[in-house]
Amino acid sequence: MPVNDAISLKEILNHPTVKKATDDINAEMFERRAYSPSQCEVFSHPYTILQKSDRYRFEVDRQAEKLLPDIITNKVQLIEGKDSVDDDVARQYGKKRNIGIVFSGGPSPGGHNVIAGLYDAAKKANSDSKIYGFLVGPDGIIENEAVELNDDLVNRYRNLGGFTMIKTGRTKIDSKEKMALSRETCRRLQLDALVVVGGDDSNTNAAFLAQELMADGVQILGVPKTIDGDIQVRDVDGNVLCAMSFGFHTAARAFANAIGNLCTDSSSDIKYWHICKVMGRVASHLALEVALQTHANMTLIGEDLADYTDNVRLEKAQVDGTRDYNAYGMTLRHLSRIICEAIVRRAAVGKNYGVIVIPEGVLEFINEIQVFIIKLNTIIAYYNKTHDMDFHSTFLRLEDKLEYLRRLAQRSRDDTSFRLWNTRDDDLFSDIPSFFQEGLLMERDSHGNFQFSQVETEKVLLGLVKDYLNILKEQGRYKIGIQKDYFRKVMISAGLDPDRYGPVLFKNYGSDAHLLVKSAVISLKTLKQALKEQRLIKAGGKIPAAVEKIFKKSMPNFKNQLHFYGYDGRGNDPTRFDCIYTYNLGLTAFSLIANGATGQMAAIKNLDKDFSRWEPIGIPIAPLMHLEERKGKLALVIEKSIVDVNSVAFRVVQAQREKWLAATPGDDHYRSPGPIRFTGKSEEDRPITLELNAIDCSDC
Ligand code: FBP
Repeated sequence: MPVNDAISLKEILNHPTVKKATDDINAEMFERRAYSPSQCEVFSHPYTILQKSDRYRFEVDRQAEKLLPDIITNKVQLIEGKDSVDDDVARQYGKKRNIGIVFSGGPSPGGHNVIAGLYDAAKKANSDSKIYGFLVGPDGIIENEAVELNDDLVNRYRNLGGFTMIKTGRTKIDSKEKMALSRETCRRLQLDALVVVGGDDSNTNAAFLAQELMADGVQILGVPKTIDGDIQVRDVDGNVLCAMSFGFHTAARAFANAIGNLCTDSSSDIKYWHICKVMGRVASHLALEVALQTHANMTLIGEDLADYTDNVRLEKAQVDGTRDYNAYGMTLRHLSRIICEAIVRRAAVGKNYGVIVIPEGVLEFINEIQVFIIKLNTIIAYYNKTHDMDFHSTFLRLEDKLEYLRRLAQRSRDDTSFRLWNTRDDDLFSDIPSFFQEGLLMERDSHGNFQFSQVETEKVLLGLVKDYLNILKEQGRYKIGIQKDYFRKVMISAGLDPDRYGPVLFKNYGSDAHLLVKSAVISLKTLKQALKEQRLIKAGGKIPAAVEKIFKKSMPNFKNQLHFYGYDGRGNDPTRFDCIYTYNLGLTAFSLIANGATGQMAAIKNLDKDFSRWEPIGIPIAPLMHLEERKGKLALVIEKSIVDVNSVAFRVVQAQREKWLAATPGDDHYRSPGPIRFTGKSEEDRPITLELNAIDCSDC
């Protein structure tokens, strides 16, 4: 409808349709905010108590024993619901408390529901209790920047994604000064307890805080957060206590939705290879789940590559009576060749398109790159320590950093005892593209982690893939297969005999498969030559247009699109699974607090089972620690869980590889999971990986 000049802009903006269209809140948000996640049965009682369990055992690290003496003997705590308890217990349970909560590390869908669960439980136990949200991560604790949460604020974010309510940050409370400032904040706010919602590093930090603040009577609890899915806890006997950190399901579903759509586009337009890097830092859990969700043509799993042995090399070494240590582990070049082989095989059946999923941390599992990462970590830490200056502020430009490395290589030539960086390292490093050098030299995060998300891994691999495909094209090994019927139709309508031209053009004309142009025919010039030799054209004659058309169709042009899925999925509104999981984690955290626990991580056991079997528990954090290299030094941290190549989920994906590659005539096997559906019955209720890994193989 044309806008009448007489209607003022004010009137337009006040029109109900315009108001609805420009409102910040949409219908889905209303629905989400109103949704009330189911609660585990134990929380339907007015009280919960803890039962220490001796059933679960851990292998305790000596250093953890030394540094965390007051919490190292903590046990798994089972939670039980109670309708009535002794007066003393009831008083303690319902006492007025001040509780702080902080988000630490990257956002992960469901965080707001941890707050909501904690808030609801604390207020239900005592409406005078105060819950403080520390702002912008652990900095909020150090600087005492906090907001007191109220109904309005909490209700605004129920079941919504992100950590928007109180934001997050990656600061680590890792010095005496920061610890003293944190203690001071706890004193000022008279905190009884602090809940740290974070990944492996933040839960590690929580354990150290628990030890430090025990004397002050401040309880510290952790909550397993990270889209990476790498906080998975088992005891020494293999009992699963925490199958998955929260946020993983949502991020994987969001990535899978986008990648599933690419599968649809790619198989419609049939001209692009989509190279999709997915987040997950080191572990490939997210990539594995995306593979199961989408059936993309190829999904690399870092942990699988690390296991790789080159059997051809091994056999050759055996024949030669030698040992070939280079036969173990994958190189970047080799990996690029495996990718090329898949591309070439699909092209041979006429599919010069597809979707490849690459985990963000794949480089961690490529031996040669891992060596660089470790060496450079050590060099940076060594520089910072010996010069009492920051490596990255001293060497601002890549050229300066490279010059420093060259000086180290020179030093190794002058002094053979100096082994940090030698001439070979320097030569190999000089061979890699500068954007990749820059990535490898980039500043580590506050926990000393290599920042995989900042490195354009997909570009590095793609560069090698393109180079090798060009070689294969020149060698006549990368061709697009032509359907025989199509060839015949084109030739007959041009008045040419397909059976005369076919054997000259194709190496497999007699077979029923897609027709592949002979390797020696790689240009119009070589085509002309072949036709002349078989007297199908005369000297000086032209290639028939129909033959030229078929030849051009057989010549591949590798076109690609690069994608990175990470921050988008991390910011998605949580799946119902994550909404329910996180709300119950918040309730669990309160139950642990109300029962006096500290140094424990709130968790839900049996996540892979029906909701009625979910069991809220507390997992002792200190016994999960082990020593790991960080910033060139050994540090106590919670061990990250990586993909187990013997797990059911991985083996299922491995078994489907050939099928999903679909290097055969006919359809692809893509699966389109669609967007996350909050309402309705069609949304899956837990990650596929979880479901598969929970299969009881004694039933198989
Ligand atoms: P957390 O481990 O803190 O949950 O963060 C996970 C993650 O999203 C990784 O997948 C990714 O490598 C990294 O954060 C990106 O970090 P940043 O947000 O600093 O770019």
